[in-house]
Amino acid sequence: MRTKKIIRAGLATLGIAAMAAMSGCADDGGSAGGEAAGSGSETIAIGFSQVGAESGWRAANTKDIQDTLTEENGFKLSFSDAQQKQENQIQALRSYIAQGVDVLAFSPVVETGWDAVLQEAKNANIPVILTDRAVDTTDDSLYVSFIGSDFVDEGKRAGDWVVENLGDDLKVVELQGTTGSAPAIDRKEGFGKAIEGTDIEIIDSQTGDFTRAGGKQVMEGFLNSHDDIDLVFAHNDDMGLGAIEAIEAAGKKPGEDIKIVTIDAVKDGMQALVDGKINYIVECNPLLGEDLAEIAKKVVAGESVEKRIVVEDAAFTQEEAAKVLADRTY
Ligand code: GYE
Repeated sequence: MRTKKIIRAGLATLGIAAMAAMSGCADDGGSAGGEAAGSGSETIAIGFSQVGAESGWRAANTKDIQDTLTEENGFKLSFSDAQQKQENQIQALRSYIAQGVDVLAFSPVVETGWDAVLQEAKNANIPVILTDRAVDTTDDSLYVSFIGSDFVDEGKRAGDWVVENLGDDLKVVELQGTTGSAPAIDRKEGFGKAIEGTDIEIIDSQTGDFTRAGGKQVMEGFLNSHDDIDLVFAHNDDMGLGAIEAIEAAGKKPGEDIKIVTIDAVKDGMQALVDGKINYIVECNPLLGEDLAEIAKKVVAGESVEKRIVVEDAAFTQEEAAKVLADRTY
C-alpha cells in the first residue's frame, strides 16, 4: 500500500535499457539483449548500493527496498551497504556492472564524483536509477530516473515553522548531515532561505554525519562554546536525538530551554516529538521501494520513465505527532 503521494515530473525519453534492447533486436531478433523486455515474466537482476546504516531513516529505507524487490515481485536483488564511503559504493557498482545486472540502483552518499562509474554503466548498457539522493552531473543521460524527496523544500518548511512559531530573533546551532551529501547541502539551503531577512542567526554549524553519536558529540561541543543557544536545527532525527542526550546531560530541558527542529519523522523522532523534547519535524518519506520496482520494470520493458519522481512529505507538530504515532510503520 502506498502511503505517500507522488508528483511525477518530466517524462524522459527512452531509457538506456530500451535503447540496448532495441539495438539487440536489430541484430538477430533480440535473443540476447531483449530477454526480459516487455514480457514481465523474466526476473530482473538489480544491483543496489545503499549508503550505509547511519540512521533510522536508512534502516526503514533498506527494509522497504528489500521487502519490495523480492523474487515474488520479479526481482533478483543484490544489495550492499557502503558504510557511508563513496569508494565502497563505486566498488559495488563496478562489481554489479561486471556481473551484468539488468539495472543498477543506488543512493549516492555524496553528490559529486560519479561521472566515471556512471559512464561505465552507460557503456555497458545498464540503466541507472537514483534513489533518495541526487548526483551533481552535467550529463543527465548518465541515469534514467531519480526518485526522492525535495530536500530544499524540507529545509525551507522547517525554517518557515521556526519563523512563524518561535519568533524571528533566535540563536541557532545547526547539525549538518554528511558533508557533500544532497540532503545536507539542500536542507541547509532551504532553511537559510526561510530565515533570510530575519534576526535568526546560525551561530555554529557542523556535521554530525547523520548519526546519533555524531549529533551528540557535536552538540556537546556547541554547548561548551555557546551559552545562548535557543534552537537546534538538525538535518535528521537521529542527530536531533543525539543532541537531546547532550542537552539533558548538560542539565537543560530539550524542547523547552533549547528548542529542536529536525527532518525525517522516523518512530524514535516522532516519540521524542510527542514527549515534548523535539518541537517540530518535517517528514522525509523513506518508502521508495515501490517506485523503484515500477521504474525498473518499465525501463527493462523499454517503456519511457519519468526522469524525476518527487516524493511528497508531511510535517508534524507535537499535537499532530501524538495523533499518528501509533500508526507509523517506520
Ligand atoms: O534524512 C537521513 C539519512 O538521504 C534522505 O539520509 C536521506 C537522509 C535522511 O541518513 O536520516
